[in-house]
Order: sequence, then structure tokens, then C-alpha cells
Amino acid sequence: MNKNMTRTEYQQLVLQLNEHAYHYYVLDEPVIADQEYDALYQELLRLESAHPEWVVSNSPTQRVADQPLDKFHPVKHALPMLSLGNVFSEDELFDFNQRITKFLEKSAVDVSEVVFCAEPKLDGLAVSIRYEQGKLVQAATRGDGSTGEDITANVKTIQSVPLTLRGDDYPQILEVRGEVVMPRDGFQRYNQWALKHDEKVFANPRNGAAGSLRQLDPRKTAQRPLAFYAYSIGLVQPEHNQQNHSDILTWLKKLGLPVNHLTEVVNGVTGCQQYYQKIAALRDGLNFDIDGVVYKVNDLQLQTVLGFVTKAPRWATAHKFPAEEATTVVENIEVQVGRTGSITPVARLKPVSVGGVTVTNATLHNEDEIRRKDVRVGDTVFVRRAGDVIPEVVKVVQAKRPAQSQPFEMPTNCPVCQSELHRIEGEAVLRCPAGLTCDAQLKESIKHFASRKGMDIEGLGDKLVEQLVDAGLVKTPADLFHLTETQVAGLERMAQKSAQNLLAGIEQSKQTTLPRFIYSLGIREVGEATAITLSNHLYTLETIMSAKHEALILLPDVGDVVASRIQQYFENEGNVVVINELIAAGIGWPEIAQKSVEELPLAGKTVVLTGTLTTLKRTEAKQKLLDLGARVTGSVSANTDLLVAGENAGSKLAKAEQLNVQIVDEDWLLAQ
Ligand code: 5U1
Repeated sequence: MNKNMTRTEYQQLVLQLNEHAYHYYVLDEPVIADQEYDALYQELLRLESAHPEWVVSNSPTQRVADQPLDKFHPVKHALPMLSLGNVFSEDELFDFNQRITKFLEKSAVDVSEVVFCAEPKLDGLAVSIRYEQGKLVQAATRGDGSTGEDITANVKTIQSVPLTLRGDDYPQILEVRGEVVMPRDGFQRYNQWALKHDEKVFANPRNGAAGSLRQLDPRKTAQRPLAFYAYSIGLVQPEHNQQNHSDILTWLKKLGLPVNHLTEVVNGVTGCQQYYQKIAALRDGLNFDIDGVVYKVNDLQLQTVLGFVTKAPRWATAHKFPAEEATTVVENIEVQVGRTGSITPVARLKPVSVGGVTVTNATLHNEDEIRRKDVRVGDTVFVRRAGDVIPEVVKVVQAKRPAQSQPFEMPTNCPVCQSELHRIEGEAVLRCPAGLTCDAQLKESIKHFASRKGMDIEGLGDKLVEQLVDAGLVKTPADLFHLTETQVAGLERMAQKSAQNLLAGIEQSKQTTLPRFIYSLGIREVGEATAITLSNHLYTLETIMSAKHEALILLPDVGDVVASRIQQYFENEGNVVVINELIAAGIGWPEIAQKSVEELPLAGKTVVLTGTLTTLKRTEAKQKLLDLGARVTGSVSANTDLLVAGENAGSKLAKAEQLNVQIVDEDWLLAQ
């Protein structure tokens, strides 16, 4: 890049970077790669250091103030920040709609079916952001609705919040209301980092968002992964001329503010119900926590007619999902031994309904976690269930702790095989070192071996694996292939027919694929995607088994740790013996044609992945595309050859249709 840029060129560079941020955060359609953005940003830093007098307030470098605050100052909202009424059932939703229609009838407004704007209800912290002459001048928490706290310096650090509004057609004053959230992936990453660095971990993403915004030092907030979604407006001067709430959201988006992509206009109660079901089904797969959906009468004139009941609008309500947290009593604490010997303490709970599901066990993760939370038998605890993850104990209700309770001590020996437990430096978990000679690890390894993504042995469920191990019939995965009908039929609840079915399932599983076989071995850190990578790049089991660390780390997404695990696994003689026995028992797979990169099915093709996938994780789908030879990019353009569209594909799908780009779904990708 030109080293002698002029001030005007510097200003253009700021605009260019802000435009890229808009494409990335608001449109979700980046037009340059992250590295290209970083290079431009570095150039900006260089220019600003050479010419500090040029620095403009909307430069992306100006997000983080370098002085901590001494306290948060009160801010009076120009218009109150409203709260929302709640409904918890379909009946209550009907009542909400009926109250609206009755009120409109009484006001002599004729509406046969109310049109709503439906949005996910994000579980974060509500904020109001004020722009004057297009510049962000203030951000405040909701507080009591009329007065909040000034968190401007913290909100400015959120990358998706524009420091200046886009274009030049913005009102002189615009107050935007919305939610600051900590995305789930960022929350996990942050907590892992916090654990390592002895910092406070957050109990859930909502606490993460709230705690981060309440930091007096904005440099700390800047390190927290936060996102913002706009959902309404406060004061606007001069008055806007939008007709519907959905028009306001479109307008905000045009001005550069992120609006949640799941927002939809729906008709009547039926539309609301369908929207609720749809979002409930998507909930687990989203990257942010939601605790329900919000319906708002879309027509702004009707909103004015409907007005308010105390502080909440009559024209809007939240339809809440069943609570995901509940309190219950810890009846016992036991430890479980995992497939790789990891020892996990588990709280046995007095049964409690959490989010509509009865929970009786909750993980306490590991020794550090149990110490940190100091969970004891007899304690009353908050239990949380988020999506399909294992329920966890969030915290103890100290006030209800029984007088005689004792801190929990982790065992020194494996509860199943009695081996002495080890804790490897740098790891949080205790491990049983006995491998397959420990029955608990053997059972979990066989379950993994037989699982759907592994050898896919029809008829071999968890219960049966436990019976086979307990009866001493299976000591390694290879023993499965030498079982006889008499042995299996002799097990409890098994008869000749079911024994025959199991043996047929085992026989059928012998014809597999190399990635499935590699996955089924249960090598630590080697999931489905890595197994595919190993197979597609190294082609044969022999090459994979003898691959050196230096060769392994050259493979896509194989880092130091994964490479070490793979090498250690194949260096273990016991593992090699079992592999040889499995091959001798007749397990085989079609040879992988050693194609050069140009011969791969998607060689030279530019592919975009969008929407929510149901089977593959996003990283797995991307890996699969890469393994097929594709170049995977983030945005649809005239250069895109193929769009893989999951559910709720949104704007990328529309653009691909417009550009006549070939569109395929997840099933297509799975079949490749
Ligand atoms: N999505 C969404 N969340 N939420 C919260 N919309 C929304 N609207 C709110 C609140 C408190 O209040 C409106 C009445 C502006």
C-alpha cells in the first residue's frame, strides 16, 4: 500500500473499513476476507501513528477509551424504555390478541386480523444508544426505564455498533433500543480463557453481557465478545415517516444497525403460534440465548391507538419459553468415568422440571469446578438446561445450606477399576490411566465404536454393550466380531432372534469407510471432521498410523494437540494389536482414490455456506467442502458457483437465486 497517503485518502480508508464492518456485522455478507480487513486495519494504525492529528472519531481504532471510569453516571432517557408483558401459553396468547381486537373494536378501528412483527427475545441486557448528527454520543442501560446508567465507553467497544450512521439521510437525533448479548461461542471461549487466567467465569451468556457492560474499564469490555441487535427506537428528530414496525427495522438496518435476521411479519394468532414453534425448534442451534419471542402490532398507527397499560405497551408482548433454570436439592454426588478415563463429578438431584424436561442429574464438570462452586450433598442449587447440552449446576443457594454439610472430596482411585487417578499438569480433569482394562472406559469405548457416526452397528445399544462387558464377553472392540449366537442369547432379556439380529448387524458393519473406522477408534480430539481430513489427505490406514507429527500438523485444522494425540494413539502397542485384530476379523473399506487436488469433485469451485444445518456442525460442513476441493467464502457474488443452504438461509439465498447460482441443501452435501 502507498506509504505516502494523503489525509483525504486516510479518511477514505476509515470509510472503507466502516463499510466492511457494515457488510460483516449487519448484512452478514463480508466482501473481503478477514486477512484483507486486517491488512487495511494495520495500514490505518500505521497512518494514525504517523499522523495523530488526522485521527477521526469514527475511526475503528477509536472504539476503546484508554482510561477507566470512576463510576457510571445516571442518564435520563428522552423517552422511557418500555418493558413488555408476558404470555406463557397459547391460551394467554389468544387472550393477548383478543384484548387487542376488542380494544380496536371499541376504538372503532376495523381490523379483521392483526398483523404482527415477530422477533426472537434475546437474553441479554437492554440498552439505548443515542446518535446526534449521525454520531454515537451516548449509550445507557435501561435502569428503571426512565433513568439508566451511562455506558457509552463500553458500548463503543462493541464492533457491531456503528460509531457513525451510514449514508447521509439520517435524523438529527436517533435513539436506538436493542439488546447486547454475549454469543454462545464467545461465552464458551471467554470462560475457558477466564479459567486459565484465574478470572471470574460467567454462569451464563446473559451474565456475561451484563457483567461486561458493567465494567468500569472499557479496555476490559473490549476483550469481551459482545454483539448488539436493534429492536426499536426512542426519540427521533425530526419525526420519521415509517408506517410499520418492520419498516423501522429495515430503516435501522439501512442506517448501519444490526437487526436480528430471524425477525418476520406474521398474520394473526396463527402466524404467531407458527413463529413460536419455528423459533423454539431453532433455539438450540442458535449462537445466542433467547428466552422467548416478541410479537408487536406491526402498524404504527394501530400501536398509537392501542397505547399503554402502565409501563408496558398494549400492542406488544413476549411469549416466553418454559424456564430453563430451576432450583432443587443435591441428593448425592457421584463420579463418572468417561471413554478417555476422564473423571466427571455428577450431582444426583431431586427430580425437577427444567424447560419442560425432568432433570435428575447435572454435571459438575471437574474438580476445579466443584471446588469453585463448592457444591455439597444436601445443598439447594440452581440447575440450568440450555438446549441439548447436559444440565449443569449453576450455583448453590448458600442461605439454604444444611448446617452439617461437608465439602465434597474427589476420590483418589477410579470408582470402577480402583486404579490410582492422575491429574496431568495443565488439564482440569482427573483421569483413570487404566484404558480398556477399566470396565467403565471399555463400555464407553465400545459405545463410541458402535455409534452411528462410527461403525454404525445396528442393534447394539448402550444397555447391551454394558451387558456384554459385564458378562466378560467383550474386552476390546475386536471381541464383538467373535461373539456367538449362544453367548448373546444367554444374556438377560436376549433371545435367539435378537441375538441373530445383533450378529447380523455386526457382520453388516464390517463394510465401512476409512473415516468411520478412524472415528470409531475414539482417538482423543479426533471427531468426524478430523477423521475425514486424515482419510482424504493420507488415503490409507497404514499411512495414517505411521504419520509423523510434522506431517500431521500440515493437514487442515490439525494443530499441535490433535497431531500429538494421533501419534500417541498409534504408538501404543495395545491399540495397534486391537486394530490388527479388527482388520483380521474382516473390517474393510473401499480404497480412497489418490486424487490430485484438481481432480476433487468441487475443485476450482467457490462455495458459500448459509443457514442452519441440522446434521453437520458448521465447521464440519466447511471441512467437508474443503475436502471436496472447494474454496469456501462468506458472501454470495457473481463468482459463487454453489450455495449450500440450510434452514432460514435468508439474504444469501435470495442473492444466490437472483444471480442464478446453483443451490443445494445439507442432504446433498452429506451424500458427497
Ligand atoms: N426483540 C425484542 N426484545 N424486546 C424487548 N423486542 C423488544 N421490545 C421491547 C423489549 C423490552 O420493548 C418494546 C416494547 C420496545
